Amino acid sequence: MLTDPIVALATPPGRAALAVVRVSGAGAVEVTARVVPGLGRFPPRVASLARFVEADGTAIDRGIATVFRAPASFTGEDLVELSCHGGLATPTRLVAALQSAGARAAAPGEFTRRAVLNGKLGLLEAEAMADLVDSTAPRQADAALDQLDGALRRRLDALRARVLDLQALLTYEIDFPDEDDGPVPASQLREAHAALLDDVRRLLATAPQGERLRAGALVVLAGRPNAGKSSLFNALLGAERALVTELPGTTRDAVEAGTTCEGWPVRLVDTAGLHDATERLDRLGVEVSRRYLGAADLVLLCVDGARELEGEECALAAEARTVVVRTKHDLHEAPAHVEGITVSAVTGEGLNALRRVIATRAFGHGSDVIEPTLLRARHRDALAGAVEELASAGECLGEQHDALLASHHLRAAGERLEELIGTVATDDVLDRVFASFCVGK
Ligand SMILES: Nc1nc2c(ncn2[C@@H]2O[C@H](COP(=O)(O)OP(=O)(O)OP(=O)(O)O)[C@@H](O)[C@H]2O)c(=O)[nH]1
Ligand SMILES: [Mg+2]
Repeated sequence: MLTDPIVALATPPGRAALAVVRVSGAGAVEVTARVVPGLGRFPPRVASLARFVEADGTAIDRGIATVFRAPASFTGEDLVELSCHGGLATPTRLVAALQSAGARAAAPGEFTRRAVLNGKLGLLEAEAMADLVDSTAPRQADAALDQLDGALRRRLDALRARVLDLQALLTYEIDFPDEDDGPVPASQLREAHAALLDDVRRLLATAPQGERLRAGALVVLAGRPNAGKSSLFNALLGAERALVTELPGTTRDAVEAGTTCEGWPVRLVDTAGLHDATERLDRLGVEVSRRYLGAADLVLLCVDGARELEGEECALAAEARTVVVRTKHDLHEAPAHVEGITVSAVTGEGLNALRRVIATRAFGHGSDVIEPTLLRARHRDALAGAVEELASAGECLGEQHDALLASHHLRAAGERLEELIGTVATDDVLDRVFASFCVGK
């Protein structure tokens, strides 16, 4: 493991009141002291006002320096945190001076990787930190914080302990194969195994919802030309993103924008109206619409007023993931006694109700989801592996009782769980986790 001093800007570059630069590694304090005179004498964990200078003494800035001595730091190494004025020039100059003083520019995620390797942070918590930073919607942040607090790890630790318990019970049978009655009857063993498999499967079943929470639900506005899709798209976003005209066929390409509904993350897509296009460009537009429809988590089928559904609309409306939206309600005097949610892009009527429907339909029943949820493909793959091994173990506990083979599968299931928790993280796993981190994290 590398322990050389690394440096990076921890805040995004650009105009801001403050910027934070971090230096971590063996000799971090000595290296930084070349830029921050007197740093070696600063008391640890105390914010001290300091001057930042280049090698020839040229002033860079005045700011706050805080020294964290190993192992009581984020990375577990000696770490210095410098707050300077924000913007482009000053932080860049400070980082350059620290590099000249002997620190290497950090690789993406290198600070967090060192924290994990030094046992300061679990792998699941490191992933959660990345998710928290990437969150654009409050519910995403809730789930990330939950994982950072260890909810998923505690659940996995408990499952892992139950696998070990089962293994222990089997050991007796393996060691004394001729005894008729072990410490527990075979039926009890099978029951414990079945309950465990059930619980692991239940956790695995949260994966689609969790991954949707991380990525945002794909919500596609579809319908006939001129149905009011683009107007509704703009109204939901609160911004004039898509062109609107009275001419049918205004939208030809799909337009995607991120937004939130009741705090849940949504990728909203406006599409070209569905019709039998004859012109080449129109046809291409309709093809794009169909591709998005194929991938949609939720379809908002826009229908002008109380008009009867026809042809393709009927088929779409019959799908479980479709919500019928009756548009332009301000133009239709009589209340429409028809299926669907009535909205008006002009008056804003019905928009909040529609947002609520999007949230519940795309993410299930609100608060249920914040139970520990599998948020990543890595979690899903590892847990699916554990389910497979547990199922195999179950077969060995049935009619053709084979305690030795069952124990082998249980051990493999336990290893999948450990891999997920990160107890035995290999370089491959670490590379995969930290590939998506940004520099300075
Ligand atoms: N009064 C009123 N007019 C609306 C409303 N929504 C849309 N319109 C009008 O209906 C016409 C078509 O609206 P668009 O939003 O462009 O419809 P579209 O479904 O995106 O149409 P295409 O992109 O051509 O498929 C425009 O003249 C809009 O001003 C509404 O809620 N109230
Ligand atoms: Mg349009």
